Amino acid sequence: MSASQSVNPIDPAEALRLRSDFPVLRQQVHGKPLVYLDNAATTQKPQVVIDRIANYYAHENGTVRRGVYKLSEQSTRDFDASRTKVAQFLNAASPSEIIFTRGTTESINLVAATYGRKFIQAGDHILISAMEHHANLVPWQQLCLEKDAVLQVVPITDAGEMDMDAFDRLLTDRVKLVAVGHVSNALGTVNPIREIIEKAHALDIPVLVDGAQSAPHMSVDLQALDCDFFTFSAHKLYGPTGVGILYGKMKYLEIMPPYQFGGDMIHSVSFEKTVFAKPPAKFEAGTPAIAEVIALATAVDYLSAIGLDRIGVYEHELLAYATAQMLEIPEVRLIGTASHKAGILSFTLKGAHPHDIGTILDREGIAIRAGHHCAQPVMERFGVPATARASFSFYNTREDIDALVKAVRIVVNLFN
Ligand code: C6P
Repeated sequence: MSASQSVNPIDPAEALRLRSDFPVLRQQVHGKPLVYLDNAATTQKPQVVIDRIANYYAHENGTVRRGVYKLSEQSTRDFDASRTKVAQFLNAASPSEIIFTRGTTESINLVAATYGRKFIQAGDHILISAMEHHANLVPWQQLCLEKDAVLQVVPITDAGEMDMDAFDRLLTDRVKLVAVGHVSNALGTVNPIREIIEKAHALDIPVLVDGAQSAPHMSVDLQALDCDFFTFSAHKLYGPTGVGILYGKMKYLEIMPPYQFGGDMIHSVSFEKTVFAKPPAKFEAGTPAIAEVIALATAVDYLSAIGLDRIGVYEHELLAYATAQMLEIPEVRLIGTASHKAGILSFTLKGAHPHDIGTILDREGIAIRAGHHCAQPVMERFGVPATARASFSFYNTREDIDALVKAVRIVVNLFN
């Protein structure tokens, strides 16, 4: 039975009902109803998440892990409960393996600055793919420069899939870390990370998975995947900005040095010596984004109630519908035609720069992203300076896609 047959699908009425949970979507832009199709950049926030933040500041605000008074103790409990919630959401073995950061970017930088600085030596290889977001490229590139190590890059095919023969060739015993995206933000490709992890582990190589574009759109089971590090950003998962997740297997977190030094990450301090706290506190120096971490738990509850499998199937249906419509326009070139894709549609139009597409679509009330999507090597691979990108959520409908396609036809007529 396929995934789409085994889940109770989200139907158009439910999608509309879910959409009504998002106040920002109830507005007109340039006199047209807002069609929000930039969900890969950031998702909108349901009322429950907005209320959670407002309620926290109105009634509950108190620092965490420092106070002995009621507000602080309750905040600390809610903060810790959020960690447990995220651990359950990802099926991590323990909440202590969940570290709160500022976002995916900081999570990956943390691993590069701690694990990387300690364990990568001159001549070692770090293996990434050619479709990585800059956040999963530049930290490794800079580490390699610092350590005289070698950044190896798995090429991608014309369809935008990882070349797995090349991966097999590049995966030698000189590789000390594999860092790959689960889903490409520029192409929509879902990478075969289970296979990647199994092959890397056969050589005892740890694997970091950038889950920024997967965690909000498909269910992730970290114990089944068995990756060593996993990251995502709350703001792409219907939660607040300023919070990210770094999951790390305890065996690595224990041997990694701290990322930053200061309050809360210590066990004891004297002028001569500091004993660091155990993970996760070891990696969480300073006062965290308390309200945002607590509201992330609300976002996780909201998503879990809908069901990540149902979300994945629904967004995939939207992608298939959009792809078929766009292919009927001869001037459209799709960038990223992998056989396994998430709800991201990157395209160019003959005669029109992607920024012009974005600007004209905005006049029609449609929000998409135009640019290199922080994945410049992907643009180079496909010989384009930029793409226009529509990315879907469960609150989008076929009508949103009809509006997109109609607006794209306006652009085609203007420029051809
Ligand atoms: N992609 C996009 O429009 P931050 O900014 O730290 O929350 O996430 C960084 C990041 C890392 N990896 C992937 C695969 C991503 O897609 C992103 C963010 C946004 O595609 C902004 S460039």
